[in-house]
Amino acid sequence: MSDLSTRRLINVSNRLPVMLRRTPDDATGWRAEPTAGGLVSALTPVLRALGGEWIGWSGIVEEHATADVAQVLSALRDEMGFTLTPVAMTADQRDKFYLGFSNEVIWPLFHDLQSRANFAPSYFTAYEEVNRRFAAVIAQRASADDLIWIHDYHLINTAQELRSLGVTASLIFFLHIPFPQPDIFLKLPWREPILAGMLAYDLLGFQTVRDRDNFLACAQTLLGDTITLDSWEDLVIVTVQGCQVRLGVFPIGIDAAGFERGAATRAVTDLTRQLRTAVGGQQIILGVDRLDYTKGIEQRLEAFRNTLQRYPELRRRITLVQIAVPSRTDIPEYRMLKQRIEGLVGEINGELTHLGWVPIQYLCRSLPFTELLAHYRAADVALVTPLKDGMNLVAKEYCAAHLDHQGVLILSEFAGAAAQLGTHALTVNPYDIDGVADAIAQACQMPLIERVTRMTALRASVRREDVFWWADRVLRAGTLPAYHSVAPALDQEA
Ligand code: ADQ
Repeated sequence: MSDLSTRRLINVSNRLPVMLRRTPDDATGWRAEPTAGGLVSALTPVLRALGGEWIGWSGIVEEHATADVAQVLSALRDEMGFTLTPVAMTADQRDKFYLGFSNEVIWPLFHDLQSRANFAPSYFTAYEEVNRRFAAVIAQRASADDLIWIHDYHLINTAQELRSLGVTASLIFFLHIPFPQPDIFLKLPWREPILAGMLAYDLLGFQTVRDRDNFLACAQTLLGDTITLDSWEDLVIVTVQGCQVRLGVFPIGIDAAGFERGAATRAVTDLTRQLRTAVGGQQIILGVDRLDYTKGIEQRLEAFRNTLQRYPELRRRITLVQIAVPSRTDIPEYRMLKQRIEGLVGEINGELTHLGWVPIQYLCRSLPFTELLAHYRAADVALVTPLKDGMNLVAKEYCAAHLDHQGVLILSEFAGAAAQLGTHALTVNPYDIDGVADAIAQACQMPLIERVTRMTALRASVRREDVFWWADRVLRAGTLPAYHSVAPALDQEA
C-alpha cells in the first residue's frame, strides 16, 4: 500500500457504506445496515486497512433526519474502522440528483442505453446543488495535506466546487462505470460542464483502456486544438489552458484473500454441500446481480431457455440459480424490470418444469456473505452477462471463492472484467441469445482438465490484481510529484 503515513485519506461517494433505517426496537431509534454494491464491497477493506474518513449520504433525507443521525454514524467508527461523515440532502434533491440526473441520465447514457435516458432540465440543477453540498462538507473536514478520493458519476462536479471554495488538496476521481464513445456522450445536453467537471481533478481513473480512450476522444472532439496530450509513468497527461490532469487505467479488484478465507470456512463448506445435495446430480449455473437493466438478466433468462430448447439432453441436468438484489426501487423502470423478470422466470418454469426438476430457482434478495460464498462454491458455471459494465465484481468473486478450481466463467465481452479475464473465461456477446446458449452448453460439457486449467489461471489473475493492488496503483498515481512536460505529445509520437 502507498505510504500515506503523512496523508489522511478522505474517501467520498454518494452513499456511505451503511444505510440508516428508523426502527422502534433500537434505543437510538436508528439501525445501520450495510449497503450492497460493487463500490462498497471494494472500498470497505481498503479504508479499513488505511484508516481515514468516508463522506457520503446516509440514506436519510433532511426532512426525516434528526440530530442523532451524525451520532449514530460516529458510534460506528470502531466497528467500521474509519469515520463516517454524512452529507445532507432534501427529498427533492434526492429525487432529482440521485434518482434523476445520476440514475436516469448518466447511468443509462454511459452504459450505451441512450434511449432509456430522461434528459429533464431540472435534474442538472439539482446535480450541481448536491455536488456543492458535498464540496462544502469535504472542505470543512479536509486539510491541505489530505488526499481526497471521490468516486463515481454522482460526484463529477465536486472538484470544481472544491476549487472554488479554495481547497488545494490533491483530488482523485475514479469512474466505476464505463465512459461512452463520443457519438453517445455528445447527446448529453450538459456535455461541456460534465467534461469540464472531470478535467478539474488532478487524477482521473478509469476501469479499462476502452473507457479512458473514449474519454480522450470526447475531450478531443469537444476541445479540439485547445488540449495537448503527453504520456508519463503509465499515465496520459492532458493539458487544457495550462491545467494538467492525469488519466490512468486502474481495473478494480476484490479482496481475493478475504473471499478465499471466507469460502474455506466450515459454515460455507456445510452450506455448499447442502446446496449441492438439494439439486442432486445436476449442474448449477449461477447468476448474481443487482437488479438492474444493464446486467442483462432478461437476455440471460432467454439464453437459458434457448439452451434447454436447443440442447434437450441438458434438461433435468442443469438448474439456473438466479439471485437478484433489489436496487433503485424508487425508479419505476426498475420496478417494471423486476416484474418482467419474475414474469419470465414463471413463464420458463411453467413451460419446462418436469416432475422433480424446476429449471430456474429465483431469489430476489440480498444474501448474507456466507450464503453468497456457498452459492459461488456450489456453482459449476457462473453466468456473468451484463450488457455493459464498468468492471463486474461478481465475475472476480466467483473465481476467488471457487476453491476446487473446477468452475467455468461465462463472461460478457462488454464487462470491464473481460480485459483481464477474457482469455480464460468463455466470452460472449450478451445480446446474442444463441451464442450465450451455446456457451452454456459448452461450459456444462467442458472436460475437467480444461475447466481446471481455465479456473486456475482466472484465480491467479484475481489474486494478483486484487483490491489492494488497485488502491495502491490509484494512490501512487495520485501522489506522484508534479509532472513537467518533457515527453513528446502523443499525437506526434506515431
Ligand atoms: P455495481 O454495478 O453495483 O457497481 P458489481 O460489480 O456488479 O457492481 O458488484 C455487485 C456487488 O453486489 C458484488 O460485490 C456482489 O457480491 C454484490 N451482490 C450482488 N447481488 C447480491 C446479492 N443478491 N446478495 C448479496 N450481495 C450481492 C459498480 C459498477 C461495476 C463495478 C463496481 C466496482 O457498475 O461495473 O464493477 O461498481 O467498481
